[in-house]
Amino acid sequence: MYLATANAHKAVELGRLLGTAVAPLVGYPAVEETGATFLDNARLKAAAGRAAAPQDAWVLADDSGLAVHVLGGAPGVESARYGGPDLDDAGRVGHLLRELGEAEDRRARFVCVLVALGPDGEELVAEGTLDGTITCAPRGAGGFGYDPVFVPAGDTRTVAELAPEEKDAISHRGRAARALRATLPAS
Ligand code: ITT
Repeated sequence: MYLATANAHKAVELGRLLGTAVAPLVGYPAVEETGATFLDNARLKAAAGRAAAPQDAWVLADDSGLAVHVLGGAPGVESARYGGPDLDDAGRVGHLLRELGEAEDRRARFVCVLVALGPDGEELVAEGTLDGTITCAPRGAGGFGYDPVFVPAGDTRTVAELAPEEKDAISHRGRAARALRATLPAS
């Protein structure tokens, strides 16, 4: 299965979650993410990957992000562009913390939608979520994106303070990947 993503962190996590069955799609052209939902955008990426992958292979795409309750679900599908196109992960985290300010309600949810397209046009969709809260300052060096400011419900550590296998066990991507694996045809 080929992975249509320009995000190396996602490739590492999905490689861990789905095993050697997953290979980066060299030359994958990043598409404009114009969809209104995670599913729309995952489909756009999967279709672009489909066009670039060998005909007989499955193609997988991931659209994911963070929905913050008190921000009305923002940044949501805009998570990768939150605060402007020139920010990096740390810059987006800083923007999020400024937007939240001293807000008491810091509930948030990570969402991951995976779309797999088969050689004959079959489509498989899987979704996973992780509920938690946003901290007041970043902590930890693992993971990527918003992990340093996200504490999963029931834990005190941020996702960036978890070991990779601990993140995989509870993460939105881990849950989506396990659901997808259960529906993929045996290869
Ligand atoms: P591709 O579209 O090429 O796959 P991308 O990074 O643009 O890569 P998205 O459009 O799906 O991916 O944006 C996802 C955003 O949500 C991005 O800012 C990530 O850092 C963040 N994100 C996704 N999964 C995350 C995770 O497991 N932990 C922390 N942040 C995450």
